[in-house]
Amino acid sequence: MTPSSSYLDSSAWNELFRKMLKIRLAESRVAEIYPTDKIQSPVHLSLGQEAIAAGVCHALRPDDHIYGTYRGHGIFIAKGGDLKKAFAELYAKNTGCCRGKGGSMHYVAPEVGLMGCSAIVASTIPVAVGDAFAAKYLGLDRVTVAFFGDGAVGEGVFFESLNFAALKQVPVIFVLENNNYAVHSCVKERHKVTELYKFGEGLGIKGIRTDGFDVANVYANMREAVQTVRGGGSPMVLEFMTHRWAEHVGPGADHNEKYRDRALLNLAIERDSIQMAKNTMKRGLGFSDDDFLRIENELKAEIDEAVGFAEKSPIPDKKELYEGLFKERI
Ligand SMILES: Cc1ncc(C[n+]2csc(CCOP(=O)(O)OP(=O)(O)O)c2C)c(N)n1
Ligand SMILES: [Mg+2]
Repeated sequence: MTPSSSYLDSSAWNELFRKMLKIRLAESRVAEIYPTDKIQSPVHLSLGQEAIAAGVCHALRPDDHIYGTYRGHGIFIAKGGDLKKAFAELYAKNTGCCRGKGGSMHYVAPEVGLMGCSAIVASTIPVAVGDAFAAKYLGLDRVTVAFFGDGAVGEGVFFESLNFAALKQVPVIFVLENNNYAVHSCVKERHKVTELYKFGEGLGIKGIRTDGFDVANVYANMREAVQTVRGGGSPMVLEFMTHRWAEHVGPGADHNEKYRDRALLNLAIERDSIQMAKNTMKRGLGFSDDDFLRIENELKAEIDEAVGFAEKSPIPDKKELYEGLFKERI
């Protein structure tokens, strides 16, 4: 059963919409800049998947922790990370969120609860479970979220993490962004059972599969999960169905490369989260085209400022090379 989203008022819609549009516009800017080679790392864009980051993070408190993958721009923005630090990190500048050492795939913003992202598929899932275990052990009532893709479900460590989370009943929510592809291979070529949300069932972990395009639906399901998990409930798996608009890595399109059909992109665009939010906000809440234009202009100005900051920031000094490492082991 889909929980009701009717309690979303005008200000909540405004915030969800801004989050999604900020991700869309920031990543579109990344795509524009990328061919200039100013960006020093590969970029995995989450264009088309914005509603998941926005809806999930909107249901969290600032002190709740999240972990992500190399496709982490969206969750960085949605959890409230500083856009200047995000762009500076792409430019490998020392003002970046990893002081220029991590690039696009390793965003962090511990000040707002984004504790880590990693390029190794599934690797942040056990870390998120350990983090949730620590919260329980310390008597804190925060919730931890592990974001990951359908590809991560094929990794052994996903099952180990489910087992440990179930055994210790830790306050973790597994947020599975199912865009149906791990690079070029689709779920049904990788799994006997394609209902990925069921993989924790044997351990007593409740899972649901639901629409990942409708931000109100994402938020409503996440809100309910947070209420269940916070303060001692059983862990949960939320599988959100979505579609990646861009190629796996890079700013280009790839629906002409045979592994997936252009018709799928057309269907996804018909269910564009941002357009659907606009329709709802216009119909039910009195937002006008002028309101949307004003929001867009404000966000674009913020992005301009962040890009300017990244361009002007210095590259890390050579002496910083060994800082932040386990020096005693080098
Ligand atoms: C342990 C590991 N195996 C393989 C890779 C190569 N790899 C990078 S991304 C990726 C696909 C992951 O797909 P998914 O989890 O569905 O996330 P999406 O890219 O769709 O967001 C793979 C196999 C890797 N980075 N790490
Ligand atoms: Mg995937």
